Amino acid sequence: MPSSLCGTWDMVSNVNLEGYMITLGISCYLRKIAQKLKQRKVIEQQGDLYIIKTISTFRNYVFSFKVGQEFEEFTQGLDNRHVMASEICSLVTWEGNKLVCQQIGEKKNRGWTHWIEEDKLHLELYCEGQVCKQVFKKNVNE
Ligand code: ECB
Repeated sequence: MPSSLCGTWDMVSNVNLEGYMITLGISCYLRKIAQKLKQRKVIEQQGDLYIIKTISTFRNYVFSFKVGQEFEEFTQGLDNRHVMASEICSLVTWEGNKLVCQQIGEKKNRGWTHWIEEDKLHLELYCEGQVCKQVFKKNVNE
């Protein structure tokens, strides 16, 4: 992972989280709470282990992985589903300068893509045709 993805990033925009959450079957009550959150991403690298922490006042979600290695993910506190690698190798991969994760499971065409553009951290979360687009600004004080 280029060190440019590492650091603390604060959300500046969040488009169509609603559509993404509906495809995941999140309740109206939780969607209302989630919509109001200003999420923070803390991205760390320890050797070949990468850790992406999604932090909020309501709930945190931590996902760690090695690029090019199979993993099983349990989206605890999100939609509580198991997603996993279906291929022998890499499910989190680099496609050019984009870090791409495929989340294989009950939901079709699910995953996310992270990249840096104009000093901002971009994220697309997608599931079954819905795309949530989030942008984060680097927090240089953390
Ligand atoms: C952890 C902050 C959001 C907590 C919202 C709580 C309940 C709503 C349930 C599900 C909403 C689905 C997703 C919320 C949006 C983003 C959370 C992290 C998504 C993710 O997979 O991040 C990836 C890429 O940065 C790393 O795990």
